[in-house]
Amino acid sequence: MSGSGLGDTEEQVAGGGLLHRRMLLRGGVLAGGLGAAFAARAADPIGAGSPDGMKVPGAAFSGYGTPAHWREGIKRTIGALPDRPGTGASRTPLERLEGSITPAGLHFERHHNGIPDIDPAAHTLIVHGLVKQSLVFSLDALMRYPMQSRIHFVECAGNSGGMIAPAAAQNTAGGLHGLLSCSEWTGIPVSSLLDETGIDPKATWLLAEGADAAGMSRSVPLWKCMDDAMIALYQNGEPIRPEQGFPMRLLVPGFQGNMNVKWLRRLKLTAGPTYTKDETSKYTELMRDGKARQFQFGMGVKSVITKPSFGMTMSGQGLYEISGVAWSGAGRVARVEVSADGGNSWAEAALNGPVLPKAVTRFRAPWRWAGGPSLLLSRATEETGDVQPVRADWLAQYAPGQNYHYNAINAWQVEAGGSIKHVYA
Ligand SMILES: Nc1nc2c(c(=O)[nH]1)N[C@H]1C(S)=C(S)[C@@H](COP(=O)(O)O)O[C@H]1N2
Ligand SMILES: [Mo]
Repeated sequence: MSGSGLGDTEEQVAGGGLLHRRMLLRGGVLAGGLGAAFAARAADPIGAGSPDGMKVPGAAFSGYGTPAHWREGIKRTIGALPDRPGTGASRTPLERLEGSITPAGLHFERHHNGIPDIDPAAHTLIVHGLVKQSLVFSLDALMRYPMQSRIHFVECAGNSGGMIAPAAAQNTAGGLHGLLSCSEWTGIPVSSLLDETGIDPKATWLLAEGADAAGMSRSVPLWKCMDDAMIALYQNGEPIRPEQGFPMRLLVPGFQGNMNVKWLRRLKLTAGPTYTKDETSKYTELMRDGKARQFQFGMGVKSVITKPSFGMTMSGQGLYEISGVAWSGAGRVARVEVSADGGNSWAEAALNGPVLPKAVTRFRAPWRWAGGPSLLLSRATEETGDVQPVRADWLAQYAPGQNYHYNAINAWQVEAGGSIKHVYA
């Protein structure tokens, strides 16, 4: 307890030093707890003894800001084919970020054949097939429609796919689980455009096709388009980035990443799924009993602790905040529990609101690290009751080698010296 001055305001609620989340709300009790004692000079008014930045005028304005140069290392990690630099993925460095929104420049990228450079003035969106009248929308025309802004995550079906390897890879939270990002998207509900084209009663699905060199195409059920799918034109307030589908992408909240077709050029209403190459060669899950599960769209409830996590070192025993991200394709995260003793006991984490459906929710739990080995886990539950499974149960569902839709509980082993290893629990 020495030095923190927290005394008996700490209420331990689970093994390994997990404290009641109430403590986070009483921020005041921490004042002076972790800061160093200050020398009188640090509080002096401007003068010779002031910090350098107070003695000369600061730098000029910039047209577009950049992150602090002191933190230039916060980058996506890129994994691409050696001979095709645009094919592969880059991952969000989850362990370097806070809150729940991913900065646009750090949104993960997954391209099947690179990023096309599309002239927005020449690009069109065609809506055709089983409609009453086919329509072609220019970007200018779309810009005049009433828009909606909503916060949603995008997660690749292959996110965390490396977790099926027999040995736990020593990698960061982002390196393992960073095919996940969350943004505020602004655009036009797909239903608005379908209102205009009219829908032939025989239509039950839509084919969505991208204008990239992969011609990425997926079948989307019509109900989803009438429910909450949108044509996204903006991302975190700015025009959607080329990496995310400029000038427009389909956004199907909570569905696996690949269905969020980027560089969207057409929607064709159909009487059934189109069975495109992208949905027959991939994104069909082989189950343990030899059957295949096709069109498993929703991303399961999931969480990962980002702080502390692999790559960080604990700076001595005492008080820490365990923090991480949780999300579910089915709706809102209802609760996140955290364990510091490998799952023997659990403490309820605080959810940093607003808790939004199909969006990332930040969770936090206060923790007093006693300096010994500690196995940290997080377990999320979503509002319809689904709970993040343990790894063995997740693996048992699928045929060996199937690694889409991995959403099992993740674990970090804090070692006695303060280093952190990735382990399976
Ligand atoms: N046209 C097109 N759309 C696409 C892809 C693509 O390669 N081409 N990749 C898909 C996949 S597999 C995923 S996971 C998401 C990734 O979206 P992001 O790159 O904006 O993170 O886009 C999807 N939409
Ligand atoms: Mo993906």
